[in-house]
Amino acid sequence: MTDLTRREAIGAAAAVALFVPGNALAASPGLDAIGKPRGIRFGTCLGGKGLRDPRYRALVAAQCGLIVPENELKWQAVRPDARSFDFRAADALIAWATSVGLGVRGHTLLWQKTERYPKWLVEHDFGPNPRAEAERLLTGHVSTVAGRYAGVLPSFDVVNEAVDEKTGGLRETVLTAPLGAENVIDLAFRTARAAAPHMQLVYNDYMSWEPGNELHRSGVLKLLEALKKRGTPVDALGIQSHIGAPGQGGGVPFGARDEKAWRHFLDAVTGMGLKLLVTEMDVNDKLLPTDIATRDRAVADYARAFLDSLLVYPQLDTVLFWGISDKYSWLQGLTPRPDGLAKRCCPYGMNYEPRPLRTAVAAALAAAQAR
Ligand code: 9MR
Repeated sequence: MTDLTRREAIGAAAAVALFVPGNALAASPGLDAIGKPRGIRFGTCLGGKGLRDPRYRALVAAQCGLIVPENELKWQAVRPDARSFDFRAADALIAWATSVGLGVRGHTLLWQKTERYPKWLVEHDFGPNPRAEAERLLTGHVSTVAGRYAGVLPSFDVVNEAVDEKTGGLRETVLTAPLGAENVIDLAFRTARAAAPHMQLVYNDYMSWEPGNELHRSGVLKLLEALKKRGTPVDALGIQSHIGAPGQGGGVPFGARDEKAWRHFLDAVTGMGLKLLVTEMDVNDKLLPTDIATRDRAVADYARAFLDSLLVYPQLDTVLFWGISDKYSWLQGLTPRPDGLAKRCCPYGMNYEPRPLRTAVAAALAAAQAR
């Protein structure tokens, strides 16, 4: 990835300006520049495909102030086995971001779902003292990764998705079996703090404002309250913000929301002294009609309402989308729309053209009070 130099990025930016229909860079100032005077950073996740695509890189550099590696810091990526670490993919992303003046945050030190653990960990022989071995593996991982990026990544999703939305309880995994679920989460946060004392430590999850999220929200509140009570060092809640078509429950129409319960949840979280981040926003338009104008309008209006509901909190200073353009969005690979058309879920389209969603995000950022 040595070719990803500042000069190249600037060249690629010029190429986007020349070739993108609707001229993405002409939509200036960029979203981060709009947020900045209000104390809000705007960004996106970035993965290998986006990094290898000069037009995508240019769009990220023009619109964002911050990126987060989409997969490159997960156990799956950095832990080929129980003994070794491989940081090449993460470092390539960080090197490029740094070369064009973008900040980077980390995701994630522990994705607390068995199906997201590497195969070797699920099959690991924990030996005669499983508790000690589980603790050794977990703390070894967290201290190595957080320690390596201390001073480089100012904020990290320490634990991701530990609450089971179907029960509100904590998920069980091969690590929680010997250690207990609460201990696993505590250990992850405490080890991260010891390895990187100045890093913002985030609990990240996908509870949202749609009906059907009640148990998930109350489970997350319970977890955060317990962490605070035990003095576990957690600084912020990452609100993933995969909104739109319900991922899990089904049967909830697009746009359905419970604003009162949502406010109650956010008040409770901020009342604990925690900061808020929007960490992975996109709008799943799976349930919307084929007509493009109708779809884009509904997506933009829904996103605006959601962002407004969050930006009233001065504790929120970061808005990240999970993809700046639809091109490499994870949603394209998820359950397809009934008409088989591509999803229109990100601020920019397949051909890097700005969408009404982009206008809505810009307006929400512009309307926010300075923090
Ligand atoms: O977008 C990510 C996709 O490329 C990966 O295959 C997947 C599994 O690692 O993770 C996706 O990102 C997820 C994020 O890490 C956590 N919140 C949900 C995101 C979408 O599934």
